[in-house]
Amino acid sequence: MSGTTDRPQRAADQAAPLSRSGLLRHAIEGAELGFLMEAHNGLSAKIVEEAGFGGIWASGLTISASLGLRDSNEASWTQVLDVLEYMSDATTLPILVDGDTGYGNFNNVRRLVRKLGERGIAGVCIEDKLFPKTNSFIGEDQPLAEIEEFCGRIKAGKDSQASDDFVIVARVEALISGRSMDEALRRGEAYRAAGADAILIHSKKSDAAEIFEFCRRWENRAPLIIVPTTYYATPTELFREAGIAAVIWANHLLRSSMTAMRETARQIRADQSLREVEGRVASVKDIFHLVGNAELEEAERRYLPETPRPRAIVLAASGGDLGDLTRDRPKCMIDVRGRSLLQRLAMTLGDSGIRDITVVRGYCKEAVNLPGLKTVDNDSFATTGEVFSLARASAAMAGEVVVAYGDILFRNFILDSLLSSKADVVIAVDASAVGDAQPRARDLVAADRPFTGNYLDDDPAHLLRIDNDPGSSQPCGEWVGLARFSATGAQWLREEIAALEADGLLQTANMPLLLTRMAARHPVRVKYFTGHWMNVNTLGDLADARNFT
Ligand code: SPV
Ligand code: MG
Repeated sequence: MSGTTDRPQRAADQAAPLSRSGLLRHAIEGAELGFLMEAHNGLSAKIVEEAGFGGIWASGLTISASLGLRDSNEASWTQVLDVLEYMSDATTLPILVDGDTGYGNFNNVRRLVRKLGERGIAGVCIEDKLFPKTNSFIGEDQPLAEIEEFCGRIKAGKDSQASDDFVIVARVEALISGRSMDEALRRGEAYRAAGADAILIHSKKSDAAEIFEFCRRWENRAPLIIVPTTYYATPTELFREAGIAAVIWANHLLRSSMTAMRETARQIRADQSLREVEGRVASVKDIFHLVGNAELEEAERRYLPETPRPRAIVLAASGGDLGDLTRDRPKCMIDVRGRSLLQRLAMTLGDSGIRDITVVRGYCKEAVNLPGLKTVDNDSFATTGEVFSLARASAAMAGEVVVAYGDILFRNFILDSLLSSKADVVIAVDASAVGDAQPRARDLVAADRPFTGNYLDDDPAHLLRIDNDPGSSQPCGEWVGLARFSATGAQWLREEIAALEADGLLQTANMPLLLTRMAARHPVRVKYFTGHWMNVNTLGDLADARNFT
């Protein structure tokens, strides 16, 4: 196993890729030093594969610990089998299972090997101790199995494997148990003769001297596997030179996750807040990515009856005035930590299932050219307003549609909440953006009910008007620049644009005017939020945006 996911091919049959057992066998019998990385559940198995390893060690210690149990056969073997099934399903890699002692005598090993084969497991390692086992790093002089009896377990396992390639590794615990090197070699030889495909020679010393002595005297009679947990400082090159077949990194994903989980738990407990940890932990999106949500979406497109998806219109025709930054591009194309505002907006829309996005361009329109986005142009952007831009995208105003300003960033839950609303028109309003402390708020919303923040208060609020007149009665919030229209709402939108045109206002009208007029004829639902969004009007906003993502 070369540490990459390259799949070796059978020499005799170039067309057929190797089975997982074949891959494990190739790793152990091939000329290259192989590496097996520990995993203890489906997620960690995926992380091993993602890292580029070619094989997995399903550790008894870490599977037990992740179940909150001791490495003393406290989990029954069928419970371990259940975990292995998740791991096997989660990855394409070959898995070498730590089968402890085989969970009993030869008879238990027979059944274990059959069941592992059925679950797509590539091989099993059994150790020459007695059931129930104790972890090798606990205590001294652990009792060992009689050599003949353990050979019977190996033979029974080999006679029970359904596939020729299934790998049985025999683990010699003699050095762990304080027995002599001669005994370790005698045991290794007996297990090889009984049919073991490889020998795992285990040591708990802090240097690899006894491992190298074993290797020398073993003289390559069968592949050797090692677990350098305690002699971790030994350079890997020395293992290569010693002719070792494979190295098992036995428990480091569980140990590293314990460190990370403790730190996160401690911080959240101390802070009573998620603020500090948010940027330091894997994102929820990362979870979706790792467990393959994209594949499910693809399958849904194949197998579910098609449901019309909402579209989006992004109003991005105006240039914005951010000095040099907007000299050759509109505001929506300014970089915010490696991605433009527009790209971030498109990603947020995409995360809520909106892929059909029409951007209305105007200022420096050539600079707005993101793949996958449709564009329409408002070439008279300098003398017209937002509704004129919106009207340019009338083709996208059939069925459910979201209208967003091109200079906003917002958290997904805001959009998801608009999308799940039963109302025909619903707008996102930030109730925390108004008041004396927030003099910069624009697009001030007057509604028939203010935001209360009361959990039990779920009576809907409706728009009365949006304007920028500070003299109007106490506003209920600031319009975020995000609105959703059902198919009926989109019809109202087209009608309102036509009415503005009839009134000679199409050139100059902005979105607040359109929504205010619409609210006079139809219910326009207000959804209150507090924060979790921003728009970029100034260099200060831009600095904030760079922290927002
Ligand atoms: C395991 O990972 O469970 C092992 C290796 O058996 S050790 O903990 O070193 O015994
Ligand atoms: Mg173990």
